[in-house]
Amino acid sequence: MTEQRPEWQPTACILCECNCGIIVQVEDRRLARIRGDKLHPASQGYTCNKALQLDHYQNNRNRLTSPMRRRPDGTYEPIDWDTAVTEIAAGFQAIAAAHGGDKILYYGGGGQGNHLGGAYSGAFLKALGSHHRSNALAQEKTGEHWVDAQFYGGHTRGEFAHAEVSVFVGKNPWMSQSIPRARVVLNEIAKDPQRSMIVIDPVVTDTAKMADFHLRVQPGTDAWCLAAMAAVLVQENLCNETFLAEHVTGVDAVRAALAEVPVGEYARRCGVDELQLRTAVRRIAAAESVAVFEDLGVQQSPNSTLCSYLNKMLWILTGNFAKRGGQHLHSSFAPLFRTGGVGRTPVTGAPIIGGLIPANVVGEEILTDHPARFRAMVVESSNPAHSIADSGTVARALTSLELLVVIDVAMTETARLAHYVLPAASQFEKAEATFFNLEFPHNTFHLRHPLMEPLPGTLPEPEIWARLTRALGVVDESELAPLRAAAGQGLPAFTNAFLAAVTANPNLNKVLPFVLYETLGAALPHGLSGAAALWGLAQKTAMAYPDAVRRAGHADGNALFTAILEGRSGVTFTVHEYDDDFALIGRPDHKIAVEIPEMLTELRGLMDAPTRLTDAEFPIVLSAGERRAFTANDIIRDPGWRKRDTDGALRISVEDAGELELADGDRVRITTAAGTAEATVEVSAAMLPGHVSLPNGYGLDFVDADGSAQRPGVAPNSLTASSWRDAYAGTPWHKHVPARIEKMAGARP
Ligand SMILES: Nc1nc2c(c(=O)[nH]1)N[C@H]1C(S)=C(S)[C@@H](COP(=O)(O)OP(=O)(O)OC[C@H]3O[C@@H](n4cnc5c(=O)[nH]c(N)nc54)[C@H](O)[C@@H]3O)O[C@H]1N2
Ligand SMILES: Nc1nc2c(c(=O)[nH]1)N[C@H]1C(S)=C(S)[C@@H](COP(=O)(O)OP(=O)(O)OC[C@H]3O[C@@H](n4cnc5c(=O)[nH]c(N)nc54)[C@H](O)[C@@H]3O)O[C@H]1N2
Ligand code: SF4
Ligand SMILES: [Mo]
Repeated sequence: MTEQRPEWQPTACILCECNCGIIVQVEDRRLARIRGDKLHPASQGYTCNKALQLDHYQNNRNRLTSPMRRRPDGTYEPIDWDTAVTEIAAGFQAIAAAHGGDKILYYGGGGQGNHLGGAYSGAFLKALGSHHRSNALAQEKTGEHWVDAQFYGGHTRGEFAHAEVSVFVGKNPWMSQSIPRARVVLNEIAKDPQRSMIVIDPVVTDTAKMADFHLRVQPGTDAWCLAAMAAVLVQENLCNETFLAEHVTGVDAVRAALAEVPVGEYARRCGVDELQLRTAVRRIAAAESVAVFEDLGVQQSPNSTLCSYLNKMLWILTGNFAKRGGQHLHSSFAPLFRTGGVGRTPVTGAPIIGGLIPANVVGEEILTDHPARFRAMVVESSNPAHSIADSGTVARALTSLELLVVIDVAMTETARLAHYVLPAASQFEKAEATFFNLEFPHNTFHLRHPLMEPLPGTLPEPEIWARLTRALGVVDESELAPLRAAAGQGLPAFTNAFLAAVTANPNLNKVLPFVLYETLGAALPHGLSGAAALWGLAQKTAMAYPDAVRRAGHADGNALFTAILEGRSGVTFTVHEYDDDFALIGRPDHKIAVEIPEMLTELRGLMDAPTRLTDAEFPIVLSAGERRAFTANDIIRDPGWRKRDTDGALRISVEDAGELELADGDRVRITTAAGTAEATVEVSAAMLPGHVSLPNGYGLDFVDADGSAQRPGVAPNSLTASSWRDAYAGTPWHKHVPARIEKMAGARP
C-alpha cells in the first residue's frame, strides 16, 4: 500500500440529534483532525465543543471485534459470524414457534446519528411475526406525540433562526443543542433588541442567562405556569381570533377551561412573579412570530403530557403557525413514530403510543409469569440496562429472557447480559444516516459515506440483518435474481422490475429493506450497499411531498435517491412554502383540533393537585440526567474524553450546601425510594434551594489500558423508579426524583 496524505472527508458528528456536518482527516484509523463542514446544508460549518472528541468513540479499548456467545458460567467466548447468525436465527425461530413471534421485543434501532440499521431490522422481525418495539423516544417524546397526533397528526418544529420570540420550556439548547447551529442562533437572538427569549427552567442555565424572561419555576410546577400563561392569552384577549376562526377547532372548550384559571394563584404556586409571567405572555402576543421548544425538563417531569398540551397553546392561540419564524409541521424522510391509535402492552396494559411500548414498563412486561410476557429481545444501538429507569430491575428482566441479542459497537452494561453480542462497525466505518430530519422550510438528509473499512471482525448492521434474514430462508433466491440483474442496469430499470416483482408477490413488501439490500444494494458503489433502503424511502418522500421535493431540485424519487448518494455533505430534500403547513395537517379538515377532553380535565384538576411530591424522608428534588458540556448519552464510554466535570458532579444550591455543610469536592450519599449512590458535590448558584442535579451519561463501565475497571460518576437510573411516570404516556419523571442528600465522612477523592 502506498502512503497517502489524508484528505478531508465529509461525515457528521453523532453525539446529538443535530448531526452537524464535519470534515475529518483519518490517520491510522484515527479521526486525527475534525472541523465543521461549511457545505452541510443544515449546520453550515457549525459544531459545538463535543465534535472534537469523536475519536474517543471511534477508537477505544471497549470496542467489540468479534461476535460473542455467553458461556454457562457467564463469561463470553468469541465465535465466528456464521455460527452466531445460524444460532441466533434458529433461537428466535424456536421462540416464535413455541410462544409466537409477538413475544420478541425489539428495543432501540438507532442512537443520535445511526438509523440505517433500524431500517433493516424490520424485515427480520416481521418475518418472525414480531411487531412490538420500544426505544428512547418512549421515555421522552411519546407524551408530546400523543398530543400532536390529536392536534394535527404530525410533529412540529419552531423556526428559531427567524422567530421574534423564542420560548424554551424545560430545554437548555446552549448545552443540549437540538436546533441547527444552536449557539449561533441563541447569540443572534440575545444580541438583537427586537427579539426576545423566554426560558422556563428552575435552573439558571446558560440559556436562561441569555433570556429576556427567565421564568424560574419551582421544579415540577410547569403545568401551573403554562396554564397561567395560556390563561393570560384568553383572559387578556390576546388570542389571534382570525387564525382561530379559520384554522382551529374546539377553541371554545379550551377557552372555557382557561377562563377559570386563577392566574395570580397559579403564578404563586409555580414560584414565578405574576407580573413577569403576564409581561412574558404579552411579549408573545405582540410578536410577529413565536417558536416554542419543549424538552426533557417538562417531558420527564410531573404532568408531562399536560405540559405538552399547554405549551402548544402559546403558539396555537396566537396563530404562530404557517409563517416565517413560527411553528411548523415539517416533512419527514422516515417517520419516527407509527401512525394509528393508542394500543396497550400485553402484560401491564400500558399505552403504546406511536407504536412504542413505554420504556418504563419493559421490565414489568418481562418479569412475570403472565403468558403474554416477552420471552426474547433484540437490542440495537441502545443501552437500556443503563438508560431506562430502575436499571437494577431492567437488568434482572433482561437476564431472565430466554434469548437476548445485543448489537453494539461496545461491550455495554446491556451487552453484558446478552446471550449473544454482535459487534457493529462504527458510524465512521459504514454508510450511515439519521432520520432526525425535523426542519422547515428547508429539510435536509445526509447519507454519510464510510471513512474507512469496518474494524476487522465487525459488520455494518444492514449486513448483519441481511445475514439473519437469509438464515430464516423467507425469500427465494429466484425472486431476487431478476431484481439484481435490473439493478445493474440503472435505477429506471430497477424501478420497473421492482414494481413488477411486488405486484406479482406482495409478500416481498413485508421484507422490503432486505429485498432492496440484496438487490439494489449490490449495485451501489463500494461501501454504500447499506443505503439501499433509502431508495424506498426516497420514493415515499417524493410521493408524500411532490412539490416540496421538486422545489428542492429533485424531479422524482430516483432523482432524490441519486442526489442523496452523491451529496457527500448532505442534501436539502424538501423546500416548503409557509402555506404548506396547512396541507400538512393530517386531519380531514386540515384544521388544528385543540379540544382533548382528558387534558381539559387534567387542567381543571390542577386546582387540587399537589405542587410538591417531596416529603420529610426525601425532601429534595433530584434531576437525574442533565445535559452538560461533556455528556453525550452513552455514546462515548471512554471517560478520557472529558476535559472537566470528570466525576459528573451533583450540583446543589448554595443554601442547601450551607445547611448540609458541604463544599465543592465533598462526597455525599444520595438516596431515593429506588436506590442509593455516592457523588461529588459542586455548589452552584444556578440551583434553587431544594433542587439538585446529576448529569446523564455517567456511571458507564470502562476498562482502562492497564486492565483496571473504572466507572466515574453516578449511573442516573440507579436512583429512578419505573413506576414514577406519566399516566398518559408512561414517560419517566427523571427530572423530578424525591431524594435525600447526606454528607459522607472521610477524605475527598
Ligand atoms: N451535551 C449533550 N447534549 C445532548 C445530549 C447529551 O447527552 N449531552 N442528549 C441529547 C438528547 S437524547 C436529548 S433528549 C436532548 C435533551 O435536551 P434538554 O431537554 O435540553 O436536556 P436536559 O438537560 O436533560 O433538560 C433540560 C432542562 O430541564 C430543566 N429542568 C429540570 N427540572 C425541570 C422542571 O421541573 N421544569 C422545567 N421547566 N425545567 C426543568 C433542567 O434544568 C435543564 O436545563 O439533548 C440532546 N443533546
Ligand atoms: N435518568 C435518566 N435516564 C435517561 C435520560 C435522562 O435524562 N435521565 N435520558 C433519556 C433519553 S432522552 C435518551 S435519548 C436515552 C438514551 O439512551 P439509549 O437509547 O440507551 O441510547 P444511548 O445512550 O445513546 O446509547 C447508544 C448506544 O449505541 C451504541 N452505538 C454507538 N454507535 C453504534 C453503531 O454504529 N451501531 C450500534 N449497533 N450501536 C452503536 C453505543 O455504544 C451505546 O451503547 O436515555 C434516556 N435515559
Ligand atoms: S454534539 Fe450535536 S451540536 Fe455538537 S457538534 Fe455534535 S451534532 Fe453538532
Ligand atoms: Mo433523548
